[in-house]
Amino acid sequence: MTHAQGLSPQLAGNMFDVERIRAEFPILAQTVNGRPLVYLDNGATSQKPRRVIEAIRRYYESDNANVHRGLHALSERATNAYEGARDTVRTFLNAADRREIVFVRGATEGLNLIAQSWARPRLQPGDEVLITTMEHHSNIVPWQLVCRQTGAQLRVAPIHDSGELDMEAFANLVSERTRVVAVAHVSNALGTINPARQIVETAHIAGAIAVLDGAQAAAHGPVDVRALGCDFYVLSSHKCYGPTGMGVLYGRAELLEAAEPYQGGGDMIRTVSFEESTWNELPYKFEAGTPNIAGAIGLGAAVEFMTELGMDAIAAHEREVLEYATERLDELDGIRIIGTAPEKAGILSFVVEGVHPHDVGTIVDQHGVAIRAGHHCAMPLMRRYRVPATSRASLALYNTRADVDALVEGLHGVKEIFDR
Ligand code: 7TS
Repeated sequence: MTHAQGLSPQLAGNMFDVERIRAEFPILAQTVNGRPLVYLDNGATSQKPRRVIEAIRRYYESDNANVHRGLHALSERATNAYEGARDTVRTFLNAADRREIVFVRGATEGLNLIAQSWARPRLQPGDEVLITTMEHHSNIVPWQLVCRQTGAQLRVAPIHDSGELDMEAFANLVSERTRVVAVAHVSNALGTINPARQIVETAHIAGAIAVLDGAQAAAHGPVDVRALGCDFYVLSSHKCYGPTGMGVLYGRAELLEAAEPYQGGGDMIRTVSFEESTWNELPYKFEAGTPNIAGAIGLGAAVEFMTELGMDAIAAHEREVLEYATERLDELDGIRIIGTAPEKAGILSFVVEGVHPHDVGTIVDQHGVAIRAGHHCAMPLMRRYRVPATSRASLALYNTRADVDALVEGLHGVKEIFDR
């Protein structure tokens, strides 16, 4: 199959025409505070292309029914669409088997599931879980909870000032006591792309499992779980141009088979009696209750959208805009970029001297520019840099150099107000 097959008419013939791609996102064609909207908060959530919105609308207008149950036509269509999305995601992540793709509520639920279903029955006092300083709270707190439940210890690998993981210290912290290594593929607050393969190999040599938090990675470059060699990988649909309330947990079949169910309820069982119940096969063992059917269908459409554009092309485009943004911010006086690793995804965290990040966010919003300001659910990382918060511009495939120019204009506005 050639790459161009199956392209929507809007995308066919021009693989990375940003203006055409932007036209697929209805929300971008609006003004905010009298200025064209410039959306640079994609780390928090990305906008949705028309085809994702349409896929969800179509499902509710013509196919809505519960899945895996009815013998009627609508239920069959709903089941096919839901399971079709699983196949689409399997291909996207290059998982070996569709049974390894579990639909969850988001990256957060995926990480909690691993901690409770795989780790909790296995961890013992003396065991260790290793994370890093740059983790999102979603990849800290589930491990703290399971450590408290089991008596295991949480260990934290440090980072360099650039925002790179200190690989020497990391390797030294991995020992025969380490049972789980859980690391962000890409940091949400620094943009650092971690050396995931090396991290996985180091974990495996010690006999630990390797968990990758792909929440900030999956929409921004190719992810191949088999090439990475990881045991678990999680992502959030809403950061990948899909709907909220939806996510993916990839787990190697062998580990998922051995893990306990996460929640009990309908669909996850094979047989139930008051004395004992037995579990359904993978992945249904982990999908208790009526799932987010529309969410899966929307995610499937989003994954097809990204795949058609090409994950390498998306990564190259965002890299180009990031380089431009880094140069433009470097030109401004009194701005310090937090996170300067050589391998970075499209995330630009910064502090403006003498101005609280929330004021930066509010003032650039007056210029129609949406960024995030805060601790980015990474409070220990903020402490590491001795800042209470940062301002953060985070890129998606529809962002342009013009968006960066608008941000820079907004930052000039900040300086005008505060230099008075
Ligand atoms: N892991 C990372 C690295 C994240 O960036 C996030 C969300 C999560 C996990 C949790 O994802 P969820 O979809 O389950 O909430 N990060 C952000 C952010 O940077 N700004 O808002 C949410």
